[in-house]
Amino acid sequence: MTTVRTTCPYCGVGCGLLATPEGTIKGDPDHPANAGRLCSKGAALAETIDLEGRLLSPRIKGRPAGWDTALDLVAARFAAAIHTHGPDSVAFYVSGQLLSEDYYVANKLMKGFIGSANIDTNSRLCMASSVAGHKRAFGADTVPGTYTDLDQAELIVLTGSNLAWCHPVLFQRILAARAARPALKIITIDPRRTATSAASDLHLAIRPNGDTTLFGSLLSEIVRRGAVDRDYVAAHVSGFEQTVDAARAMNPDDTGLPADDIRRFHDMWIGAEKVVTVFSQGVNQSLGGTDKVNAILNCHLATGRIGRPGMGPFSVTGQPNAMGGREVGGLANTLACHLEIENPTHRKAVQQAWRSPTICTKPGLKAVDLFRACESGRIKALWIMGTNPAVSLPDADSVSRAIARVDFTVVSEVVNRTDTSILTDVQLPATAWGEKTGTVTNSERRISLQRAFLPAPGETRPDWQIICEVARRMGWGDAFAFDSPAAIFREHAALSGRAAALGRDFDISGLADISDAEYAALAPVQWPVTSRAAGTERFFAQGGFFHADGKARMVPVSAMPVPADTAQTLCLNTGRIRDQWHTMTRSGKSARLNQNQAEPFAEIHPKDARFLGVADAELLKIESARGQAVVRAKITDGIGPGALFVPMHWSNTHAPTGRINACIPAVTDPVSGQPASKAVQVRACRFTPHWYGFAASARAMSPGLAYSAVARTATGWRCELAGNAAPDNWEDQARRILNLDTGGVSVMRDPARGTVRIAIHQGAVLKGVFFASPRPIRVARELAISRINRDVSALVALAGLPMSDQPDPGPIVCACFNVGAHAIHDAIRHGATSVEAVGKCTAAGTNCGSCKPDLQALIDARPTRSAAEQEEIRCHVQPM
Ligand SMILES: Nc1nc2c(c(=O)[nH]1)N[C@H]1C(S)=C(S)[C@@H](COP(=O)(O)OP(=O)(O)OC[C@H]3O[C@@H](n4cnc5c(=O)[nH]c(N)nc54)[C@H](O)[C@@H]3O)O[C@H]1N2
Ligand SMILES: Nc1nc2c(c(=O)[nH]1)N[C@H]1C(S)=C(S)[C@@H](COP(=O)(O)OP(=O)(O)OC[C@H]3O[C@@H](n4cnc5c(=O)[nH]c(N)nc54)[C@H](O)[C@@H]3O)O[C@H]1N2
Ligand code: SF4
Ligand SMILES: [Mo]
Repeated sequence: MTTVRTTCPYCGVGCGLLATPEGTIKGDPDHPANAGRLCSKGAALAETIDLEGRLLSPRIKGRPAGWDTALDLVAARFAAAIHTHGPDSVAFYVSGQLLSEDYYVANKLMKGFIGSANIDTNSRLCMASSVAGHKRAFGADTVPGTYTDLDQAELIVLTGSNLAWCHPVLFQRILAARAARPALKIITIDPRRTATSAASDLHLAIRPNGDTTLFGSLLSEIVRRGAVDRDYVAAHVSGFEQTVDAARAMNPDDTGLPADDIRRFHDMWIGAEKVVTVFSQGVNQSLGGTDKVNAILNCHLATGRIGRPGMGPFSVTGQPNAMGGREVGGLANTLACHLEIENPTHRKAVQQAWRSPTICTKPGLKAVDLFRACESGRIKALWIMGTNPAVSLPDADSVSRAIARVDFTVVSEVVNRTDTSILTDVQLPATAWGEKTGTVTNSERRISLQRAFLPAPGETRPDWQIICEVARRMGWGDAFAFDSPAAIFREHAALSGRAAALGRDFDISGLADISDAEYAALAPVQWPVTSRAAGTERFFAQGGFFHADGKARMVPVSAMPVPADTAQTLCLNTGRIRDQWHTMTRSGKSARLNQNQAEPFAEIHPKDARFLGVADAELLKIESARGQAVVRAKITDGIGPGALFVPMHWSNTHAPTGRINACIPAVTDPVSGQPASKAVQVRACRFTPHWYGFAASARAMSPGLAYSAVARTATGWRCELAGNAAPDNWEDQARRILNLDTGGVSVMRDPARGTVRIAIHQGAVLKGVFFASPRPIRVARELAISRINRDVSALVALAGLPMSDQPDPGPIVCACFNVGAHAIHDAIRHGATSVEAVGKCTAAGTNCGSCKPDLQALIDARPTRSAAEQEEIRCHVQPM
């Protein structure tokens, strides 16, 4: 078997993998990002690479078409729009999941040849505030530190980051460092309890948007306690006095934190010279996201704690190539290689290097504005690549309408059908992860190669080739005559040398002459790479900032208004869960990854639930002026009163009412243009269906009811359901839902309780089970699922309960060993009070370790819920 070294296509940790064409995928022990570790998503990659659901040939208006026809059409329609309405009448919306080579040519085509900057990326929803904050402070979008800083720190502050779920291998690395060196402390700042906070030494359950004030209070305290690094500030920093004045004007009470907690935070932060402040979407995705970023950077600059081992601000990137996208200039307001559109010298350098007929002279439309321009008819041709904006952009219903309204739309996709692709005129099949080769840059500026280890299926082509083919057809063949990703990489690397000569930070010119063979063998390398030797590991220990005067700027920021507490509204927070990736087009294919959370939900505080009359496992309707969603209520005191948390993952494909972005208005940070998706005022009420249901089938289901959420299982599909009216005939209804029109039916009804249970057999083999009840369904779901496609009697199937030989595992917590919550609770009840002890009893957490923080949370959560609340919840969820 040939083993190929490659890189994980999910998060910005950028783990190295060893993959074989036979489909074994393991962590690469030699990759510096993960040293062999993988999280649950990385470990389940093999389950996502089959061809089911793939887009395998070009399509025009839903019909298969040849490549030439499709590419000619795209080129002709873009050229026609540009000819008639000018370059700014067309747009690309691209993605931090493209490889740098794909990204580079897309940007080159739009900015240098079409001559518009209307190319923006989903990184606008993700990293834009960090980019803007870095630029304001450092004069360039530079991430100063490295992962080794986390190993060496005395204190790690995680703010607006659920690292345990979103960068699990990095979090495991931090926990390992703490286990080896207990002096290392972890503080998590997050309005809600998370798996990350559960494993931290201190959790500051801050009011949404309180971060600017908290870090402002820290800066005031740094000054008051004489902890300023006077020499560093004098030599390398400007704006100190004004920034401190602005910080002093803030009132720490606005953070909603007890004074004792704030003092402890100040003590720990100021007391530890080696402090790393890690931040992510709880910081970036807010109305004052850029200010939050600068509030953090200000504290590191004032203390000179930057660029030295074990310390510094650390914006962790989300997507595998969020960083690479910034390098190639994928944002509408930057040029390639961290050069600036507004700077004529920079523009000239890029245009000369590209020998391009033109170059954009002003920033293009940022994501939200770009889709508004689609809605208003200003954009005549739109090409979306590697992103699913109909789900992931705020005000998602309007975005869907906007896409449908554009005269001509194209999507480059790997899957057959997404919420976005069904709205477009042309679908172009891209080769997927595992089938294509190119570079990505991770959170610590490390460039790694993703290498193909599978053949390109059907007619799929790599994204860079598709873009170059369109460029050629638009008349720019010479500038896009790349025959390999290596050729594109060399051009990009050479351009970075020109950028460095103009004083920019991004420099990989040492790789500009790399041969095809050297590229194919490229070992993970951190930029800058100014010669064949690797570059400096960290930035800014001795100043050297990228503003004209070489100094950093401390930026005076003011407190963000905290969301108003009103009796009518709740503050909606959104984010991620451990085992799904964004809109689930790939992670949703893995049965294992669907076990932990199989439907959209809202975390809601017991008080609010009581006020709304919603019991655990009932449904909650969430509404704003923009739209609505219906999700499962998950009552927990891990979230504060007055707040909701809903994951962003569900789409029309999996749960049509679960698209939470339908409720989120498109409000953006004024500096970065990044949407604020973490604190939105919404109304919520109990959603009262006529009946609740659960179904497991050997066939794919898409029931189209008042509420439905489908998910892949090891035996087929599962579905959570609710209906607004009783069907005339339950048997027909069950057949329709289960997608089984043949087979023998067994029905069990309990008129007193109003419940219906139906099983469908093909011969002796169970093909589907369906349960309906006026109350939330209480059946042993994992067990019901495991019985599909097996010889199981109707009696057993319809009981829906564990038999003596088949205990019910409960919802799966450990995806590697299929260990469920029931088994873990049992272990905890029998005295396993540490993660290790639970591991010994059940094997949970002993492979990839992603669930360790969840095990800790289960251990911690047990005593916190009062017996009365436990009882209350149990009473609401009646047995059928
Ligand atoms: N499992 C999984 N991992 C992923 C992804 C995925 O889809 N699934 N996506 C990747 C991508 S692209 C990204 S960008 C990253 C995102 O990684 P994270 O930013 O860690 O993830 P989120 O869940 O979006 O948000 C983090 C936390 O911010 C908190 N928060 C909300 N408002 C505030 C606030 O005002 N202040 C503070 N301090 N905290 C707040 C939320 O409660 C949430 O727990 O994850 C990456 N990794
Ligand atoms: N409410 C709320 N909304 C959010 C967020 C949030 O926290 N809350 N987070 C935001 C953030 S940080 C992000 S990064 C975005 C992510 O949002 P999206 O980028 O929209 O999410 P994905 O599901 O990753 O979409 C990637 C698409 O590209 C396709 N694809 C995969 N590989 C390839 C490839 O090689 N080539 C091509 N052409 N296509 C490919 C996939 O099938 C999928 O349809 O969501 C944002 N939206
Ligand atoms: S932490 Fe998980 S998702 Fe992120 S790169 Fe590593 S294996 Fe992939
Ligand atoms: Mo992201």
